[in-house]
Amino acid sequence: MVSPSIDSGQACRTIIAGTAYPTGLGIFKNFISGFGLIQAKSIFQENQVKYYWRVVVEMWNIRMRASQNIESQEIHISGAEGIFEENELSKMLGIYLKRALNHSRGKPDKIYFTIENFKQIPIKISPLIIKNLICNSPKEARELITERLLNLNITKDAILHAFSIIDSNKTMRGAAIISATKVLRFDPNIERGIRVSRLGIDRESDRKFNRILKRLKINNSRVKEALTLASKVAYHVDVKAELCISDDPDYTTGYIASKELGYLRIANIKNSGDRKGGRIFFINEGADIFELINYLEKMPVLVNFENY
Ligand code: PML
Repeated sequence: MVSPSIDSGQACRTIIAGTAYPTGLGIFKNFISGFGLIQAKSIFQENQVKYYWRVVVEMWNIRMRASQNIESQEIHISGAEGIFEENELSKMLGIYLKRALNHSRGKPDKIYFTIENFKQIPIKISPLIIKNLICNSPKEARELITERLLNLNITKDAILHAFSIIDSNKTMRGAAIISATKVLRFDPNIERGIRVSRLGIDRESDRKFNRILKRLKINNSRVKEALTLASKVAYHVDVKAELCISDDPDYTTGYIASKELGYLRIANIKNSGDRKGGRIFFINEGADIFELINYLEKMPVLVNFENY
């Protein structure tokens, strides 16, 4: 048996993504101590078993949702979330509160905050590669989206289904999950959709992420959060692609994303002033919907930019 050692970041990421534990060590996998979470991890490397021990700082998930009551209906105004260390909580609560109170969709009359401590170690994943597409009009953007999605074997019917959900007058809080081949929708509550949750940026790589976005002249929280979400969604084996059009009337850049496409930002995806928008996930035939929804809503995921 090899003695415990501190691993390199790369090896650790591989393990967190799901390498097996040797029998007998399982009980030491994660446990809570006065320091936070302690992980004992192992990998098989060149026929050797290596053991890794590390202290993981306790993490918190903040979720914010703001709404307005119009004619006895709760209308979605804005939402945001992230994974943070305890010492960042009050700063982030202030930032989210400010955002909720100053959204172009209107003034909320209810703001909900959920602040949750994790007992589960987040999976660490790599982000999608960012690309930009210049489109001059929403019509051109939709043609381009259609072409790219058809190339991923998403059918024309499924693409038109996605646009019809976006174009409907109801703004969902969450995303719609639809078939990539047929006109079928799977999320159980279509008024609400699925809210992708428990996701954030790995603090170890946050500075690098900021540098990359600064170079691309898109260093703002909206892009950061959208890329983080798109990376979590695309990581699931049964998600073929995502289409996102902001429901913010002032924001006219959207994206399509997938493992193959990366994060493809599309300018002029809608006209300024248009309040319609939404997120659509195209999924494979035969996907386990219950498992997929559980992953999207409940599984903590951190995006790490070290290898970007
Ligand atoms: C939203 O937050 O309203 C969705 C924004 C999607 C596009 C973000 C970007 O500019 O890359």
